[in-house]
Amino acid sequence: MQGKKVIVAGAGKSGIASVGLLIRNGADVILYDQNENIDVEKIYDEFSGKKSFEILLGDLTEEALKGADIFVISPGIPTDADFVNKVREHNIPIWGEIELAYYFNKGTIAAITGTNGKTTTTTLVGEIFKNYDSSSLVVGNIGLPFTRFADATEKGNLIAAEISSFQLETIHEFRPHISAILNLTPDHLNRHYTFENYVDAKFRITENQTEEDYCILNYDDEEVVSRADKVKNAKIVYFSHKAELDEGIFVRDGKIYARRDGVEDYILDVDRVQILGDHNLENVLAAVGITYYLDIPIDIISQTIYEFKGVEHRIEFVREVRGVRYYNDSKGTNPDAAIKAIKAMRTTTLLIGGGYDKGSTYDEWVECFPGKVRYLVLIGETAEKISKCCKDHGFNQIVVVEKLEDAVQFCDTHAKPGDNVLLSPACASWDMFRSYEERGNLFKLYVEGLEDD
Ligand code: UMA
Repeated sequence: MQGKKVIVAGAGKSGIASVGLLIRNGADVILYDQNENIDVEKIYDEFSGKKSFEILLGDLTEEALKGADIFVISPGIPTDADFVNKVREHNIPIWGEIELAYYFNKGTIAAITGTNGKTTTTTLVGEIFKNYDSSSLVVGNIGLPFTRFADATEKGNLIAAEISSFQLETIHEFRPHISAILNLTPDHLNRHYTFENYVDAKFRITENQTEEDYCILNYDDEEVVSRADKVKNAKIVYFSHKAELDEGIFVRDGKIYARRDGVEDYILDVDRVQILGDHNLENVLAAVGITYYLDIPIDIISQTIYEFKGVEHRIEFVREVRGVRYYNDSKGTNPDAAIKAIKAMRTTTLLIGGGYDKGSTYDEWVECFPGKVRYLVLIGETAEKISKCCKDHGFNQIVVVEKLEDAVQFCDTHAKPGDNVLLSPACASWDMFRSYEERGNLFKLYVEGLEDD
């Protein structure tokens, strides 16, 4: 990148990490963001105050584009944004942040995508990697930009990468040795417009894989299996908790096995796994597939899985207050994930939902309320749309409040001992919060503040 002029769009986590990588490698960088109110000094502070690159806010000028060699975009920027189209007209190559990281990467990548379970699976794979080789890394959509670490990787380093559909839209050569598609249900339709576009973005994770690479797919997910022909070169390895497979990872009599080239290995006992629910069993099977096909010793795989307690913001137990158990599922950012959280609840639940409108439909989510959800407490931009959907389905126990704190207060007042309170919004957080982490952390803060008398 020495001497190349590179514009990085988006001054969030990915953008800042990309600028750092590019500067370390001798590029001439402009950081661009549409938001004119960004605190420029605060950004420079992240680089110890060194103004070794330019920051441009507001409109993307012709002057900035002049002579640019590469335009790097952050995942949250739609690829059809007006300014991105302008870049295209100037024939400047557009790279996603993941592509930029890949350009510098020397490690072996296991890239994990799918609508739900990405973070849990990536974290678990990362733990297995760490117990095998301490120089391994966890990166990607999980909140750790790959560009922050890519140029420090060495041959043989294992990298567990959570990859979103947004990130896959702007890859060119990105080639993981192992890819995994966990499941597919409609999500981010406001960005991708159709389910098929979304699916196509997901399958791009396999686009540059060769016969030497593997693609781990969920045999129990019809949407995945029916599109397996989109995998062109990689060897497909299925996992299933329903069927015994001739080749792949499966469950028989409560035990997980891996069968590869006709040889069967026992991996672990399902009842010793601590993370609950069928969806988590699928995440475990995927993690087994990824690590087994990387030839990681089975005892490391099984021991790590036995010890794994799950991830923050994903059906995370927060606290019990006067016999009411509070769970934080802020990562339940789409109806499918939120359905899984409701299914995992073993008792009547006061549910806090609503948020940023990603163009989702909520019917299937609402259909699992009867008998489970005592109240739905709604916040955010989608409150009205969800209320209407609930009424259409005959569910009327709805309360709309303005703030998350009010929702927690309502639940505190109305929950009975033995109930659960679950924050599982089925929506993204971006209407009221910076991220699902911020939403989940605030929820935990409010719950911690409740009086237990
Ligand atoms: N911006 C523009 N124009 C736009 C959109 C954004 O200028 O049209 C600017 C914003 O003003 C802001 C910056 O871009 O300053 C934000 O960029 P970003 O949205 O890409 O945010 P990052 O902080 O870089 O975080 C991104 C991912 N965010 C999204 O995909 C929306 C993070 O995933 C990821 O953890 C991080 O990179 C590190 O790789 C979050 C996410 O919600 C967790 N992902 C979605 C999901 O999981 O469902 C896909």
